[in-house]
Amino acid sequence: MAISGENLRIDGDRLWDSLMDMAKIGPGVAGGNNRQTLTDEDAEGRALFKSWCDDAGLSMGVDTMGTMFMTREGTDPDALPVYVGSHLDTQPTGGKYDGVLGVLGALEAVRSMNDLGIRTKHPIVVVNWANEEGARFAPAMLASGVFAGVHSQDYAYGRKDLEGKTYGAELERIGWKGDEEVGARKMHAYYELHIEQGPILEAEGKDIGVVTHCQGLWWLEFTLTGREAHTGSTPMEMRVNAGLAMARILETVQEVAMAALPGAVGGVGQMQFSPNSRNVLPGTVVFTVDIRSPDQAKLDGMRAEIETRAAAICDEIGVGCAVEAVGHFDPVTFDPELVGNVRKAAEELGYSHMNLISGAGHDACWAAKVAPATMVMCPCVKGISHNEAEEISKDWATAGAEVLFRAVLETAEIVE
Ligand code: HGY
Ligand code: MN
Ligand code: MN
Repeated sequence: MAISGENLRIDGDRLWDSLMDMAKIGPGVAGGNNRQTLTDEDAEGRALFKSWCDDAGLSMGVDTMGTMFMTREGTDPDALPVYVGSHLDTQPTGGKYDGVLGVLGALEAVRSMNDLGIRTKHPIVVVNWANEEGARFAPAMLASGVFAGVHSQDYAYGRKDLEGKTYGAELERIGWKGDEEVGARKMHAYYELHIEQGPILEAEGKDIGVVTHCQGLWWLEFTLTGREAHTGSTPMEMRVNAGLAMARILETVQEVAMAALPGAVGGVGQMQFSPNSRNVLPGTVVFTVDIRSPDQAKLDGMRAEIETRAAAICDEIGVGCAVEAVGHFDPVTFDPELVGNVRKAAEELGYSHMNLISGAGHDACWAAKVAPATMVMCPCVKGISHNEAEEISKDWATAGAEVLFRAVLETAEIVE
């Protein structure tokens, strides 16, 4: 059903206040957040979010991966819900808006429906997906991946952080292991509002990103085995230097990604040396290569070239080389009808907009495997994200939430 009417607006001040209140939980050291998944800070953020949902009259369901589903009833008990959400967990040095804008923007849409006395045919379910970031427990989008049938729950429960703690044990510890079977819920559609986490929208002067696709990803975990040795007394020709092999593989990742431009990225964000002592050559080096592209063939070609060249580098140095894919999703095409709803909402509201391919991965990528799904994006300052300096404006947040609100209503169908 077509919707119109100037009154279909959200309360940007209320949304901004909620963002700032959530940002107080798990503060970082430089103005951002460290609210990593299944930590006490995550539990505190979940409790605050639940209290707001209680105030908005939503009923809560939690599945056995810890994902929170907050329901606003529709008029048709047989109609599948429209799901709208993102994630409240952050990177260790994360920003205040990555994920959080999507969860609280969805809550603001519901709050505005309440204010305006809007009834919808389809129920609305606001979602806080557990462990989207994959910073503490790889891979990213773990809970939505189990929901979409990509990972087993046993695999997910066994994922370990750097201290050897498992997802399953930490979920129990913080008291957020629900009783719903993961993936039992069926979605009519899924929308996600997110900051762009890149520089395009701001550079182009656009308020809204109409997200048509998301680039695909490989996370390749390399385990290199050298020989621990004294950094002072071991002659150069006697060294089996896993650190040297890692350095050459990192350079290779850079070369392969640059050669695959446009539409390719590659880098490494995490590595561990063992024994990680200043005067011991590492016996073991473990690091994860993150490569991405919207083009399937290019993505898989980069993986193949990096693995082949890494093996040759390790052979030359005499270092053992093992590789495990610890994260992956193919490039995603979002649902054209939902994408059209986002574009139409932006036009109705008078917001400038452009088509966008998401550089970052999102829970919407897995939701798209089980339901029609799409995303709405707003700019972020200088494209900075996964950095405590991440910043957006209240106007950008309001515009994004307003477009989300109208697109969701288009799909959920207002009942007069
Ligand atoms: O890795 C990503 O793209 C997302 O931030 N989890
Ligand atoms: Mn995110
Ligand atoms: Mn993120």
